[in-house]
Amino acid sequence: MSDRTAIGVGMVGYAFMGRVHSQAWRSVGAFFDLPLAPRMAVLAGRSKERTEAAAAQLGWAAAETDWRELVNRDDVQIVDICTPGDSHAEIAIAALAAGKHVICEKPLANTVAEAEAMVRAAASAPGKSMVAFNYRRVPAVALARRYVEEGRIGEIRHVRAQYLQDWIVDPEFPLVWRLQKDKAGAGALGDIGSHIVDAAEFITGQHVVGVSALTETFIKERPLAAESAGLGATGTSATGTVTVDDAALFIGRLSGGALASFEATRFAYGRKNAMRIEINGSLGSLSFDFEAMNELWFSAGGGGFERILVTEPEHPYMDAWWPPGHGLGYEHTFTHEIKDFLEAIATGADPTPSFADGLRVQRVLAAVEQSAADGSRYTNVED
Ligand code: SOE
Repeated sequence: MSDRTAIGVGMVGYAFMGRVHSQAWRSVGAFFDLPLAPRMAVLAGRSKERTEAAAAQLGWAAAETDWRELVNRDDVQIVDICTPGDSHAEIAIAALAAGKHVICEKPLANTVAEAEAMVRAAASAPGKSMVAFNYRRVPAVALARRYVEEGRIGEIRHVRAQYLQDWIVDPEFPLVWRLQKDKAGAGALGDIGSHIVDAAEFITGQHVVGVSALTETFIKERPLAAESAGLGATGTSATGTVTVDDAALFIGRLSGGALASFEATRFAYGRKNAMRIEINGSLGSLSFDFEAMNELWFSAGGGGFERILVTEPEHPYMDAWWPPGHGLGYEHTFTHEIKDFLEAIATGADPTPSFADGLRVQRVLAAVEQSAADGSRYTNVED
């Protein structure tokens, strides 16, 4: 490994996303030869006791109970935002104003206005910024993009994207923050629909320019949450109202002329994290399902699909890992994201997906909500 310059990281939030980001910060330097060596300087959370315990468990050197302190610390050059969407804009804008680099969990914000403010802050700040759409860094998804860029499936005609989970099918599952509009911004649409919009745009290199949508909230009242961790929770006997969508279905047009369909739901029994995308072009097709994330399916036209086991050293990111056939998991997508972010900081390149990319996704989500609310046949995505 080369000589590296240390760079201090401060992370806000330590639940599911904070844990997986911690794993990435801990391991990235052991697998990728990087110009920068991240130092896990400080973790921020609201409860002193819990934050200190999480910092000790996850490998952070110190703990803060106020993210403002973290953002202004001299030993922090990168701020990693792993909180619910309601605090993304405030933390990111403060961190950028303090001259830090910022990586922010998806979706970028809870509203288009917040996302616009983040883009403005990023444009005038010296620090680099990136929105953490981690599925771009699945080797098979990056390989799909490479195939499209190489023209192997020709002109793109269809995108068929789904993100299916089942963790809230039970009506007794509590009202966690992901089911509250003031905290999460949107439901399945923002949480997982945003991922498939980003994946579709990333693989095809095209943008969603208009949509027609349906959304639904199947379970309107749920027990209030007593405790929650990751995607698990315990409830109380009191109930509250679900203020977000449970599922969102929409069709759309892409800027290059392709027709797309998107389905995001947490009510698909048996589907745990089925982030799927299929693309049909004039010469062939590509198909991916995160539940078999080491595989990409390719049809070169004519016959059916052939399976590509995406574990060869020439596949994206794979030369850093295990011998062929020894696959990767969910956490590696975050390691790849952090690796790309550190390389961009070191070289002065603009990391992707940028806050502007995150804003574009936010505008698609807003157009979906608008179309679903007013029943319009076709809603343009704002430029
Ligand atoms: C919950 O739906 C969730 O954890 C999302 O918030 C993540 O973005 C996704 O990667 C897995 O599912």
